[in-house]
This record gives sequence, structure tokens and C-alpha cells, in this order.
Amino acid sequence: MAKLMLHGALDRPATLSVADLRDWPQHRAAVTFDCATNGPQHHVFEGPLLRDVIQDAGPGFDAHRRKDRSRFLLAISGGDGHHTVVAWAELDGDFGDTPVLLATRLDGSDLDDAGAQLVVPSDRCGARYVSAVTRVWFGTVGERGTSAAPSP
Ligand SMILES: Nc1nc2c(c(=O)[nH]1)N[C@H]1C(S)=C(S)[C@@H](COP(=O)(O)O)O[C@H]1N2
Ligand SMILES: [Mo]
Repeated sequence: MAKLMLHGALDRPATLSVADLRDWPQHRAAVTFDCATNGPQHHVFEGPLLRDVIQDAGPGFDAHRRKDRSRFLLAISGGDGHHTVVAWAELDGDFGDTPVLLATRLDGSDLDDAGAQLVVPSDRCGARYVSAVTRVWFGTVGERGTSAAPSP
């Protein structure tokens, strides 16, 4: 059974199966990819908000300071090495408020065996729809462009 690891600047890093992701409220997103090559592709995804999953893992920011929250990034990787980034501010209700999902179902089929899929409903084409997610890293980029843990 496919699992994903939540790691980085989190008080409670976790390894979660697709079944575990159903412990959060499930949201639905009907999306259309409109990539250059093969015309519009319609899909319906269901799963928890990535924001809710990260919130429960204890993100290492000062939750009361928007400016602190705005420093954080997530890097989402698939088992095949494809990976992409999302800014925390895209997800945060005080900023982009985008309902990014970690999907547990695609077009009515469970993703338990395949693994969760990242869903960025506002994206026009599919590159951030990382399938078979194995890792979600959460953290900041240091002043010199190096990955760094947040300052204490
Ligand atoms: N794990 C993984 N997910 C991935 C990719 C990939 O190479 N690996 N390619 C992305 C890209 S570029 C696109 S356009 C969509 C394509 O989705 P489809 O194969 O369902 O059309 O998957 C995305 N998710
Ligand atoms: Mo793509």
C-alpha cells in the first residue's frame, strides 16, 4: 500500500497511507487540464486539503504572523522522481486560499494502491498534478538560497 512521508519543519512528521488521508474532511475538485498537446482533460478528484494535513503536522511557523508564514514552501515528490513546489501562501486563507488537495480518489476510483495525487485546481496544465506522491517536504529557503530550518 502506497505511503507518503511528511517531513521538514514539522513538529509531528508522519508517514501516511491514502486511507489515513481520509481522516481529514474530503473535498471535491472538478478540474480541466488544458495542455498544448492533447486538448482539455476533465477529472474529478477527492481528498483532504493539503493545508489541513500540514496544519495537523505542526508547521514550524509562528501561526499568528502572516509575514512568517509567507516564508514557507512545500516540495512534493512522486515515486518516479518528478517533483514540484507550492508556496504555503498559495494554500493559506490569508493569501491565495487555493484548495490544493492530496487526492485519495480520481474519477471515482480509490488511489490506495497508486498513491495520493497532488491537485492544484487553479493550474491550467498538469505539471503540478504529481501522481503517486511519496514525499512532502515543508520548510523555508535560507537567505543565501539554501534549504534551511526556520530560525527558533
Ligand atoms: N509522478 C508524476 N506525476 C506527474 C508527472 C510525472 O512525470 N510524474 N507529469 C505531470 C505532467 S507534466 C502532466 S501534464 C500530468 C499528465 O497527467 P496525465 O498523464 O494523467 O495526462 O501529470 C503530471 N504528474
Ligand atoms: Mo505536462
